[in-house]
Amino acid sequence: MEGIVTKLVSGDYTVRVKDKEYICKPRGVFRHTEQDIYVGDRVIIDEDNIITKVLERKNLLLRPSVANIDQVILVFSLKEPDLNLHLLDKMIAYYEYLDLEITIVFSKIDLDEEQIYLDIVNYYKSLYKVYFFSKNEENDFKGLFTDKISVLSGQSGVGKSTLLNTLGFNLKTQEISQALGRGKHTTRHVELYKVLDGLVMDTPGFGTISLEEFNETILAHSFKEFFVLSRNCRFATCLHINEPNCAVKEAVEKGKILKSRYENYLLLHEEIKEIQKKKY
Ligand SMILES: Nc1nc2c(ncn2[C@@H]2O[C@H](COP(=O)(O)OP(=O)(O)O)[C@@H](O)[C@H]2O)c(=O)[nH]1
Ligand SMILES: [Mg+2]
Ligand SMILES: [Zn+2]
Repeated sequence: MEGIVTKLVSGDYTVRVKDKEYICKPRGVFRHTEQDIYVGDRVIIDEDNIITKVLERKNLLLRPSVANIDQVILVFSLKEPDLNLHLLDKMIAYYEYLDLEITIVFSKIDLDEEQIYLDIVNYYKSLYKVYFFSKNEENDFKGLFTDKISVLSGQSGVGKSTLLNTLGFNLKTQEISQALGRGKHTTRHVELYKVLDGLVMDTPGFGTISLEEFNETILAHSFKEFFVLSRNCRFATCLHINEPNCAVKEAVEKGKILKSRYENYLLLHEEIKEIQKKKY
């Protein structure tokens, strides 16, 4: 039978096959070859609950380790904390680089009564799948998790635990003051939970974003609407900084590209140059 490893606790692998769970052990060969099996791995198990084979994984994220992630759900609150567009653009670039599907959930929409973020939200809607969350309202998450392994990513305090709790979890939520301060990160085991019609990692707040592996070209390619326009730039290698006849800069001037997004691109460009400099 083929299933997905959803939990690993002291040598016991929980393997989910359709809607059934089996507690399994890896076949001896895995221990000898030190081939690791991770949560998220697709595996073959036999009738004795032995994992006999690990199928090829399409990706592996570390700290915490999860394999075969289909989607990263970026949770960003509009208020408390204020919408952090720099972090959003940075995370988008990072996960684009990892070639993961990105979905954005804007949370705490009840706190933006004046809808001051409407234009910004609409801009991101033109790029990615966007959902909304408000803890005291009915939320439409149709399709958000369908047949995918998802991880939630986003700053502390944006409402990740609250969101999962409305879907049947029982995670501790933080007082906002505490959430915004020095959050203590309790490490737990990694587990994939069935949520609606998909699997979601229970450890919200996925790792730290590091641009160590980036270079200027990777960054330019990670801003996908820039990349589309770049074929109209005069230079094929245009990085949209100071080059003449740059289609991206023209689009910014015409208001077709969100100004903050371009500014964040410039900031990240500088950040990457600094990292590169330190390397030599
Ligand atoms: N007004 C409002 N507050 C929310 C919403 N979602 C979460 N909160 C509050 O924000 C705080 C942090 O939420 P939590 O789920 O712990 O955030 P996490 O750190 O991302 O898991 C808690 O006090 C929640 O009650 C929301 O949609 N609207
Ligand atoms: Mg939380
Ligand atoms: Zn350009």
